[in-house]
This record gives sequence, C-alpha cells and structure tokens, in this order.
Amino acid sequence: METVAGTSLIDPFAVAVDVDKGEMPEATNRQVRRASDMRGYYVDERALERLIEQESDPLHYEVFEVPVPNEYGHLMYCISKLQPGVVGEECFMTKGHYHTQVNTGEIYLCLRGEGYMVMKTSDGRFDAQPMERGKMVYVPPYWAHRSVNAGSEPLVSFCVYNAEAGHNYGDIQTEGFLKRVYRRGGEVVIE
Ligand code: S6P
Ligand code: ZN
Repeated sequence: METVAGTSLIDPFAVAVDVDKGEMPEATNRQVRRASDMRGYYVDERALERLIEQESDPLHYEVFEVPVPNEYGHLMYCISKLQPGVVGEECFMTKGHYHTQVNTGEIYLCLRGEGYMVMKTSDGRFDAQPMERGKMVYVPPYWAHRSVNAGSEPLVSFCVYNAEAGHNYGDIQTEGFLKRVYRRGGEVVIE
C-alpha cells in the first residue's frame, strides 16, 4: 500500500491503563518530576526548599507513555499523575507548557482526583476548568496548560494530543499563568 510522506505506517496495538492507580504498567517512558525540579515555579520558594529537605525530595508528578512516532497524523497519549499537597498555600501543579507547534490542542480525561486545568494564551486570556473523575477538558490550540491538584488524592488524567506537537516550557515560565491555585482554610482560591 502507499503511505503519505512524513507519516509512518505502524501496526495497531493496545496498552493497559490501571485507571485506579493512575499508571500505565507497560510504559516505556516514565517521566518523573520531583519537588526539586519545581524550583522557580511556586511563589513560596522557602516552603519548597523545606519540602525538598524534610521529605527527601518527594515525587511531584509522573507521566507514563508508550510513544508513537512524532509525526503528523499520529496521536500521542499518556497518563499524567500529579501528587496532592501544597507548597506554602499553593496547590501542587505541573510546570505547564505551550505546545511547540502552538496551533495544536489536547484532550484531558480526568480519571481520578480533583483539581483544575489552568490555561492561558500569549495575549493574556485566562481560564481554569475544574477536573474530577469523568470530566473531559478540551485544551484548544494556542492555550498553555497546567494541571493543579486541589484535592487530597493523586490527580490522574489520560491525555491525547498531536504527536508532533512538542513542548515549549520556556515561554509560559517567563510569562507566568496570571493566576495560581491556593488552599486557604479548607477553601480553594484562584487568584
Ligand atoms: C502533554 C500533556 C501532559 C503533560 C503532563 C506534565 O502535552 O500536556 O502529558 O506533559 O501533564 O506536565 P508538564 O507541563 O510538565 O509537561
Ligand atoms: Zn500539552
């Protein structure tokens, strides 16, 4: 058969997802972010240093993947698992990124936990969509995105996006997301 240049023909496959644990046991890529990887991301830098020291640099979040070719037409997918907790008053969160190919979107299906998908465009629009088990959040093209865990158990999502999208962490780190998610006296505050 003929294929289109730039899009490989591969065999179909299936991968197990442990929905309760929020893991992909057969993952060949497991990206791990520890508290020390989050330096520069939280407002309360001293609280982050205390967390790193007192809890021996605990696990912050993981991404489980069985990769497909990074090519037009393929769909990349993963399990994202973010631990619960606060740094000072700020809820644990992922770094967040724009896609390198900024005109590509993403779907997050929340499998477990509670939190927010925090999003921002480069021209200053802001949005935060609640996440809970069974909620699908659509991240449109052009929106930087970060998950925030506002609950007391891991926040687990299944993500799908264009395999050639890529990740641009630098721009949103410079810009900031405009708002942050805090837990204060049992209340979740976005400001
Ligand atoms: C990939 C997708 C997720 C995140 C993961 C970790 O496009 O949005 O898999 O990579 O939630 O977040 P981050 O911001 O550290 O990549
Ligand atoms: Zn993404």
